[in-house]
Amino acid sequence: MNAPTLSGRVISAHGRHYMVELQNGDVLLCYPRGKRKDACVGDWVDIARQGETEASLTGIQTRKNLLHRSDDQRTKQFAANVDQLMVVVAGNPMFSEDLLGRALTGAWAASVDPIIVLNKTDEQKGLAQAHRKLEPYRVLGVDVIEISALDVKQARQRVLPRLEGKTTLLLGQSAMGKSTLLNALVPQAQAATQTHSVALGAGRHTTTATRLYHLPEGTGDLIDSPGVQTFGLAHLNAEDLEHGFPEFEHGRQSCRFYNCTHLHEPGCGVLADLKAGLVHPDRHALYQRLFSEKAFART
Ligand SMILES: Nc1nc2c(ncn2[C@@H]2O[C@H](COP(=O)(O)OP(=O)(O)OP(=O)(O)O)[C@@H](O)[C@H]2O)c(=O)[nH]1
Ligand SMILES: [Mg+2]
Ligand SMILES: [Zn+2]
Repeated sequence: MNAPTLSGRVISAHGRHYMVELQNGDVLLCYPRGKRKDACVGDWVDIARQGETEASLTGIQTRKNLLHRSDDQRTKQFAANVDQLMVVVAGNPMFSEDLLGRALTGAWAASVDPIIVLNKTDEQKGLAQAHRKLEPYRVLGVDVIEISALDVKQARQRVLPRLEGKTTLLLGQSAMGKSTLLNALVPQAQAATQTHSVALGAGRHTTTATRLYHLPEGTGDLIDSPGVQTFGLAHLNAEDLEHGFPEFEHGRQSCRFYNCTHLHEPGCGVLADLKAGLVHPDRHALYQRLFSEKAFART
C-alpha cells in the first residue's frame, strides 16, 4: 500500500536530503525520489512517510518566488517562498556595496521587498562610512534599521515588528552578524556565531547551512544563511534586470527606443536622469556590470 501523501515545508537542506516540517510540528528526514529538481529551504513539498522519522520527497509545490544567485555555470538557491529579504550589513568589517546592490537587485527582480539592517552600531569603527554608503538606498526608499545585535532588547524592539506574519531571509557577507541577530530574535535557535567558532577553530564561514526558524511569539519565520561572497545575477533577463532597478522606472518612460539598454542610446531617459542626479552613478555602474556579466554568461 502506498503511504499517504503529506505536505510540509523544507526547513533545512543538506546535500541530498532535507528536513521537512509537517503542519503538526513533526520534522522528518526526507530523501528525494528519483531525479527530482532540487528543493530548497522555504519550499512547500509533498512527501510520502516511510516510518516514524523518514519520508520520501515526491514533489515540490509551485513557488511564489525563488531567490538565487548564478555565477558563470553555477547556480545556488538561497530560499523559496520568501516575503522579504533582510540584508545584514556592518561597518566592521566594512560591507561591500557591490554585494549589497546585487542583493537588492536580486530581491526586486524576484518581487521580494528588501530591508537593510545596519548592525554593530555599538562600534564606532566604520560606522560613519557605513552611513554614507547606505545613503543612496535610503534615498531609494529602502528601510534601514540600525541595531546592535548584542543589545538583545533593542534588536527585538526594532526588528521583530517587521517580521510578523512573514518569511524573512537573512542574507549578508560573513561576520555581519546574521546569526547573532537570529539568536536575539529566536533564543532557542542557539545558532553558532563567530565568537563560538573562533573558539572552536572553525573556518571563515560560521554558518554552513541555510535553515528556517519560527519566531517564538507571533507567526513569522526567519531563515539564517551562510555568508555570501559572490552574488552573480546572470539568470536575470533584460526585463528582470530593469525590475531590479526601480529608480530607472521614471526615466524608462521617455527612452526613445523601446528596447533601450540604458547604456549608450541617444534619447535615453535613464541616462538623462543619471545626468540630472536622479539616478545614483554607483547604481548605474552596477547596472552596467550586471548587464555585461549577463551578456558574457550567454555566450
Ligand atoms: N560589536 C558587535 N559585534 C557583533 C554584533 N553582532 C555580531 N557581532 C559579532 O560579529 C561576529 C560575527 O557574527 P555572526 O553572527 O557569527 O556573523 P554571521 O553573519 O552569522 O557570519 P556567517 O555565519 O559566517 O555568515 C561575532 O563575533 C559576533 O559576536 C554587534 O551588534 N556588535
Ligand atoms: Mg551565521
Ligand atoms: Zn534608456
